[in-house]
Amino acid sequence: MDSSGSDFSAERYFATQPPPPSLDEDIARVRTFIRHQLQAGRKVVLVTSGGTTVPLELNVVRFLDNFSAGTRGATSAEYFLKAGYAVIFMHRQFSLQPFSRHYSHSTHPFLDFLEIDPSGSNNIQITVTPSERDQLLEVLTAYKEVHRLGTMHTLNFVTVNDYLWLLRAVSKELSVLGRNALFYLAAAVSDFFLPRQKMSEHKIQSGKGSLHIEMDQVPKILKPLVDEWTREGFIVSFKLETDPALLIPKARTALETYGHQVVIGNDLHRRKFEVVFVSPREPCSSGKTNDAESTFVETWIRIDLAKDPKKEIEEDIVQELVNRHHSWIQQSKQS
Ligand code: 9Z3
Repeated sequence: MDSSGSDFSAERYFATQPPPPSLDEDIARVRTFIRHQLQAGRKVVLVTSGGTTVPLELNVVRFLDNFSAGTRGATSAEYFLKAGYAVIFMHRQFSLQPFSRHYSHSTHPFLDFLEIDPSGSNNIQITVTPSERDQLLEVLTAYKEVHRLGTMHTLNFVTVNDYLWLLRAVSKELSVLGRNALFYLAAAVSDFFLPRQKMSEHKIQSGKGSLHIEMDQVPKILKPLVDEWTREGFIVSFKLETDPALLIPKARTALETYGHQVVIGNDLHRRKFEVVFVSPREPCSSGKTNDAESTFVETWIRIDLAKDPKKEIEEDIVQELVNRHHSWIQQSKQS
């Protein structure tokens, strides 16, 4: 695979691309958080969220980006917290976050529903528009409880390089939890990158006609994640497609290649109301076969937004995963 010179194995990637400067500090905090959750007997989920960038210059002016607002990750994190999990929320800097996502500056800016009540000149009060009170109270109560319990830890990435280094280090830390660790890999990760050694130091200059950039393939990080970094964790990856016909075949290929537990397939335009869980069929129910149809099971989750516009599909996704993760933990106790 490396012979073409354009594909990086994970090993070669980490040997040649530098870690983000804050990695050691970030991981020391993650370690403390995990120790605390271990003592409290909580399961921990790593939620990755948002898109990674690929810088084109060392002094970066231009970069490629991957689509993701961070809605899937931030919303799911809230439901995991509600289900009693501790959450490591590893997200693209400035993408949506649990709780504050309800008051995104572009869709629901909170300044719009705060009012100044000048009842006394020395005693100005800020009040909340009555129609917003109930929801704010609910969000704020859940948020304060998470702070009180210390059940969420937040980490930032920007580039695909930050993401890969963090994912490797966090997953190694999570391995102390054995089967109690869940990986929910919803971040939209670049498939291609520009190695540091090939980047121009300064801003690429225009005026020489069209720009040609040859990018290398980002290593398939799920392979070492499953085989080396965290052998017992329950691993869920997402597959994003724009051609619905590719969703299930690509999800099956990912499971065949990496050997993890679940791929959640989502079509870009239908992702808010429909996803498909693809997972290996339990050996006892199918017998031995090489037929992909019977080697994998598909479970669709759909919600009806016309009937219930406030419903979030992440609630059902997380419920299904909590059940599956529970069975996964029970299986190991029986064997
Ligand atoms: C997803 O498929 C996420 O569900 C979305 C969420 C990015 C669609 P939003 O943040 O969107 O709610 O706006 N994430 C995984 C995308 C990805 O890069 N998957 C890789 C692939 O498809 C595999 S790891 O090849």
